[in-house]
Amino acid sequence: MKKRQFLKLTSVFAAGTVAAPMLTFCSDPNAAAGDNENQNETDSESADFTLPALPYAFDALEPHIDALTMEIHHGKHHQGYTDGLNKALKDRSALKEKSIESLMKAVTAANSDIGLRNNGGGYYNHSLFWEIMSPAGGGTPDGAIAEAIDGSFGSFEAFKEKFSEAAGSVFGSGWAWLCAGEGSLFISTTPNQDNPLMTDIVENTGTPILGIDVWEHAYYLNHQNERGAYIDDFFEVINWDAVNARLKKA
Ligand code: MN3
Repeated sequence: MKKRQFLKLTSVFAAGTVAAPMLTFCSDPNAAAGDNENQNETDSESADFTLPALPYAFDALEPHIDALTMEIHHGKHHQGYTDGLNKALKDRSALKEKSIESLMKAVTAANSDIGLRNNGGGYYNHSLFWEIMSPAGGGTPDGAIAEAIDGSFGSFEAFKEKFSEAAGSVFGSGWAWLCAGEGSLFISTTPNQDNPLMTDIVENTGTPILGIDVWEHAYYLNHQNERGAYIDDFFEVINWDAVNARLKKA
């Protein structure tokens, strides 16, 4: 999806579920000054990245993930990464024309890229995270993803155990991923907001098709220190249709 189409969709959704955070963001005096300064640029493909709308209501994933966690996680954390990403790209106009996937593949471990790495990673990772969950999710997958999981891990149960173990093993803040690699799937973890697209930074690169945020902000209100219970709850809301769609595009 082109960024402009995406902006239009986002503004439609903004009238509903995310009205409050969007309004707060739009009233930011710095953002307004930037818009006036470059009226032509704002109207082109190099428009700022915008917070993707949640595809469901804040309380839709309850009781597995609570409404307040979703509201803060999306409206504050993801909004913060979105703002940070735009700030990191402010004086790098050539990069603003690229997709978030291209930016992630090209980001380097250099200090000069740290803003792009952390905020672009946060932007990409959370955008994926909302999409691969659904109130109608959970259960076991079918279709191509089910075959790929069986082929790579032996069975769905074996995959679930290995993925849960990986997510539980992340020290501090980070993510666990299921990725499409060359001819098979693999599980990996990344610290902070790194992700498997970052070829210059992570050891195991591939296309993420499923990911779980194990930062404490993702679960602490509802699960406190019980990360394992949160991981179990995550499996109850995985949108396997969305994971299948990602696998097909990988
Ligand atoms: Mn998060």
